[in-house]
Formats: sequence, C-alpha cells, structure tokens
Amino acid sequence: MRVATIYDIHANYSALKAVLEEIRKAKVDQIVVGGDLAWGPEPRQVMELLMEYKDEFIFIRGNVDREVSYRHGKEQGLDDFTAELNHWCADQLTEEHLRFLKNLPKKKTLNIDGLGEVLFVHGSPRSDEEAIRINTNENEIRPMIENVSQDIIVCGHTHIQFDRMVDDKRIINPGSVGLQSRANGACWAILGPEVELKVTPYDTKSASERILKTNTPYKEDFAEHYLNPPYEGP
Ligand SMILES: [Mn+2]
Repeated sequence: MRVATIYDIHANYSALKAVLEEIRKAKVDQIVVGGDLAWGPEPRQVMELLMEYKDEFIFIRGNVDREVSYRHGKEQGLDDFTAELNHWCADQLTEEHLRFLKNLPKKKTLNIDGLGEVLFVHGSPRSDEEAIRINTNENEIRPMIENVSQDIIVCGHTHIQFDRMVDDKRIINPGSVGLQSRANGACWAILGPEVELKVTPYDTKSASERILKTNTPYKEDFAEHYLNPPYEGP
C-alpha cells in the first residue's frame, strides 16, 4: 500500500484543491487526513469538499477539530483570536460537519509497503496538542512515544515538514497543507515504499484575494500568511 498524507489543512480551500490534484496523479492507494481540517478562512468549503471523500479517505482528529466542534472559547482558557475563530468556524459548519469532526478517531495504524506498520497521530501519540518539532529535544520526546510499538510515527500540528530519528523510531511530519511555515506551497507526503516529503505550489495570490472577499475574522492575517509564510522558529 502506498499512502498520501495531508495534515493541517486549516480551511485553505485553494491549497487543498491543489494537493488533491497532485495526489490524483501520484496514484496512491489510500489518503490519510491528519487533522486540523476546518479552522481557518474557508471552513464550509473545505468540509464540503472533504465530505465527498468521507467513506474513502482515513481521517484522524486534530486539536482544532475538537475545539471547533465543541465550540471551545475563552472559558477553556483560549486567547481571543483562537476563541473567536473557533466560534466563527463552528457557525459556518453544518450539524453533520460538527458531528463528523467530533467523532473522528485520535489515531490510526496502517501497514505500508517498504515501511511496515505506521502510526498516524495529530500532535504526539499521547496528546493532540503536544508538539514534536524538528528540533524538540529527544529527552522531551521519549516519554511521548514510550508506549508506541510501531517503528514509524507520522504527526503534524507544528506545520513544518521533517523526517527524523529518535532512538529507533522514525518520526515524520508531512507539514501543513493550508498554513505553511517556511514553505512556498502546500506541504504533504507520500509514504511507501520510500518517504517523499512534497511541496505543491499553488496560486497564493488568488487564494489570498479569495479569502479577503469573505467575512472571516482576521482574514488579513490569513491572507498575509498565504503570501508570506512565516518562519516560525526552527
Ligand atoms: Mn494542530
């Protein structure tokens, strides 16, 4: 089995369309969507597109899928920006979308050609909001992965692509489809038989113009992010 992984779409419809087009050409057997689907400027459009594949793709739940679907806000200790976006995104979605996001599993295991058993999670194997970064100290990572039996772990959440070893575990982050850091394009990966980290260029100018016409809170910030992906630490 050869698998495409798409993580952290963050309601970027233009980037998702571009990546799905690339994946179609890549002839994979399965697509894993690694969470954080609908938090961002075009939640409704992205969920409607993804729902076309709800029985075909494999989905796991990210922290913002949980936060949006449960309408988390300031009562849960979130900052104004995140709280406002969570509520706005939830308001854009249908009850079916919200139910879908709420009920997604936290992890999934697949047997992939040339790689063996691979564990897919959103943050770390023990938390959807714990970050494993390209430079996170191994001593910090060890307790996060100590109960994992698979040799390969795929995670997202930090929006930066990497492929690193921690002891005998290989940890891969496909990067973010919709809110890239450091990459000029939508990031994803193919697994099997090798690991291929991909960057798909898309028209960020028209993507940002498109969202500036919506009523998304903080849309200028998203537009700026699309045009000039920030360098968010190492
Ligand atoms: Mn996340």
